[in-house]
Amino acid sequence: FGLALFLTLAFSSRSNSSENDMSQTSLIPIPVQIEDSEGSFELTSRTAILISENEAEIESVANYLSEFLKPATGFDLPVKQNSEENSRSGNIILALSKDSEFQNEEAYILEVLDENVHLEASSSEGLFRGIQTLRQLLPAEIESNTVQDIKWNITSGKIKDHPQYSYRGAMLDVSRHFFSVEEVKQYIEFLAAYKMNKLHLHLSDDQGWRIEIKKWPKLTSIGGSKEVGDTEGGFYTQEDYKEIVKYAQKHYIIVVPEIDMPGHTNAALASYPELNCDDKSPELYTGIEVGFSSLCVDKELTYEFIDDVIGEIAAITPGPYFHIGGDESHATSKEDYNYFINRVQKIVKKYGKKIIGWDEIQTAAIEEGVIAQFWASEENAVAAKKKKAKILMSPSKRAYMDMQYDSLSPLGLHWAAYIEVDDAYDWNPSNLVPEITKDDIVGIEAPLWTETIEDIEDVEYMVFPRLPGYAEIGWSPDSLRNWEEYKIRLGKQYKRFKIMDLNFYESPKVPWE
Ligand code: TNX
Repeated sequence: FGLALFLTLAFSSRSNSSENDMSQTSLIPIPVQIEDSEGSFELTSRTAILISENEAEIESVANYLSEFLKPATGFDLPVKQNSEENSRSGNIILALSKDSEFQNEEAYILEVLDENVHLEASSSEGLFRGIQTLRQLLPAEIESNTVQDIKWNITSGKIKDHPQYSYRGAMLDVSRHFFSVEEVKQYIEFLAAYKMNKLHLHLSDDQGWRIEIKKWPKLTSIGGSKEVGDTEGGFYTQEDYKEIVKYAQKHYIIVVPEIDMPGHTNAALASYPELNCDDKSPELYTGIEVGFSSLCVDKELTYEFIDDVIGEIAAITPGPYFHIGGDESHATSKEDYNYFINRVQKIVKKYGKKIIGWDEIQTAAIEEGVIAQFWASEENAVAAKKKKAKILMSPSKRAYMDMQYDSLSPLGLHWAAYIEVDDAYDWNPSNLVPEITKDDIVGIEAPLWTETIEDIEDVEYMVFPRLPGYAEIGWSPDSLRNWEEYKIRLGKQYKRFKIMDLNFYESPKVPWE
């Protein structure tokens, strides 16, 4: 009955509205509010991007927009100060507002009129999110990197929008397989297109240590040399990492670095014998088993090592978080594990960062405000809440992008579940785990573990089309989310995905058109 009612409503609203209405465009994530109006705006070579404030940040957002529009339109749209003389018509106007109407920094209002496009927000971040909406309102050809000879029309209407959760992210495991700076930048662009705002980098694991630590150079020269499958690994110099952080910042995305400990540390243990309790290094590991390695909890050197690692990474990480891993420490006793996490917690605090850890960390004496990333154990999530931690939702049965879509998927694992596009979308973070409610949750993150994922084409296959759904779960109000309607909007991305040249999974669950 629910579905029948929904379909009736969908059809009746369709019959009163025209194909050309803004509310009929296939925006993902769906905005909080859309008001239709008659008409359309045409972007032409004479369009200018006008900014009212003389502020470096807005100017950089305006430049981003101009650069984004260039390849497909062939237009070199100038960024100018908004003055009487040039605010005639045909322009895109970006403005900051102190209005209390804006719920938070990412909120924006986008109004498309025949004469001009007005985008307003309380911060440059809000403007950036609004630009992603504008992007999706333009014809799919805007995603092309060669000049397309078409009319660049945008349907009139007004959108008021803001996110439901402040943390909307994805993880990339660069340890099991290494991904170049260019590939990470590509990943950042995927997240930004759907208004995600956190990039979690899993920088170390048994198979590889991927970030230069100046005081411990063998971590990368030895620990970074291989990857799963015994192929050549790689690592980011601190300069590379800064470049990634800067690129993320340009897309209003915060980088969350993770150094996984005390388990998942074979690469570090293989690099320095003295980090092992018996002073002997294990071999480098290039398989995909988990849970066999542990730092030596009893040695003081272990904490000096961690202090150096966290100190150096914190110094080049402007974002507020440091992820300490803490998962699957099956080679560490419970007692040692809790002692270890308690000590590491103090080190992270000393460097002024906020702790995130996989849900197991709740067994230690975690302090209020720590973020526990729920991936497997509901019991851990609930216990973390009782210790006043916040919960980041990454349920492996729903949100793991390394899971196969079905048993025929050529890539991925399936220990948690097969996750078809509807399974990935059709759940709600605030009613998944009994006792964990919206107020406990900071947001959602979709991890991509890379045991079977080797390059950016593989990444695209696992991420598309699930990622836009995770982005919508994090951004859009629950009341507007419905798989039957979402799948239609997703299906309408077909042409855009093709033009973006994405190696996406053409799921039979989605009516591609
Ligand atoms: C479990 S999820 C892990 C990872 C693996 C992943 C593969 C988690 C916190 N730990 O080490 O890569 O499964 O799906």
